[in-house]
Amino acid sequence: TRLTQMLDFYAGFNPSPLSIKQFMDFGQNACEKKSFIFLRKELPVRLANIMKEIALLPDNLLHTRSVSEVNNWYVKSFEEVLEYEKAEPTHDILQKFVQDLDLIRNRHSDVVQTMAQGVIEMKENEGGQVDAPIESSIQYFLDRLYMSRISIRMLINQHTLLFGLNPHSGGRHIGCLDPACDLSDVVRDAYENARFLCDQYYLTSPTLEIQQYSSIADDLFPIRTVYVPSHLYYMLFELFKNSMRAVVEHNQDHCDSLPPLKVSICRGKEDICVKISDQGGGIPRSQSDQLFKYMYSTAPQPSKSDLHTVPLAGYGYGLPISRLYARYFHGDIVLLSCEGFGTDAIIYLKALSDEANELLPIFNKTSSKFYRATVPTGDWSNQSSDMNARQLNATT
Ligand code: W6P
Repeated sequence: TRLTQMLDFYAGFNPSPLSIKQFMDFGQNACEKKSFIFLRKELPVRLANIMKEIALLPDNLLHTRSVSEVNNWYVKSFEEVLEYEKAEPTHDILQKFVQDLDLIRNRHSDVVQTMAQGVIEMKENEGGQVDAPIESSIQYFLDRLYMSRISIRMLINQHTLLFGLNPHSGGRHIGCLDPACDLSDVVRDAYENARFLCDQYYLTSPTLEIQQYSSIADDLFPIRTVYVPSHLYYMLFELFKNSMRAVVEHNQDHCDSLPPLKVSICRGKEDICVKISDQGGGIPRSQSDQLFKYMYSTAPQPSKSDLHTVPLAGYGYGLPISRLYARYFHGDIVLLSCEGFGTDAIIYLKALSDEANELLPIFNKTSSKFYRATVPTGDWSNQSSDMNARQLNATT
């Protein structure tokens, strides 16, 4: 069919990653026609690349009602953007393009929730049991789907903010980028909103202490950088909720004075780090890898309706998606926990806007292998699989 042909055609191109610097340059010399011509190719390329991967999902997930709904949204949006393939960029066409991008963004607003629903449906159909290779291919896929989605929404947001109904509202922002994003402002904002929830839920909350450090001579304080404040806010809000829950629940007996959350904001030559240290009792290492797993977070959900109303921090999809936001511009989120004491959560960002490139999934032979992948055969000793040792244990 024509759809398959067009999918094959556009999936044959690699997405073109942009750096934060390029987003800035593009936005400052904003040319709507250029942006239109870039997007009418780049959006189908990014959509087609991820649609090819949706098609490789295990059948028992792909054929759930939820996942086919998500797939239909992608087909519809792909076809809508293709209508501009050969259009002259007249005033009317450009205007309609902005409206269609808005429509597409709204159509895809519930992708994360709907995919989570699909995973739950699949589990129900499988009697609650999903084997390890399936689970790891779903983890691999969701990371790529959500990263692709973050990137497509970034492109759409930039275009519609720059060329939509109320362009350049006089502030310093370039679309959704803040060229002088004050990190401590975003930290305080995320903290205040997490604290509000924490107070509501537990009637108490830890205080906040912020310190700023720079290894750059003559650096100015507060530390500022070029970034998407909403992405940073998302990560910080999620991490604060987790830290607050841990601190309050760990200190329930001696609740008169909670240990504060200590935030260090640091600038080096290469990295900017925001470290949130809590004394919430920490978590064992065996658990800290699990916190970034989508299947882990959908496992203990008692009912479907609960997905949306997680009290304070329910280990929902918040942590894996926060880490994708960090990785999107080649940063990262790392959790370091000392069980019995507390946890440090570190957000790494690239200090230089020309090194902050989009990290995008590319569909190719290598990526498709992961969907048929078995869990790699272990080449390190492992208690449960060591037959001789088990026999030894049994006899002693
Ligand atoms: C904890 C567990 C956790 C997850 C993410 C961020 C902070 C924390 N603190 O105890």
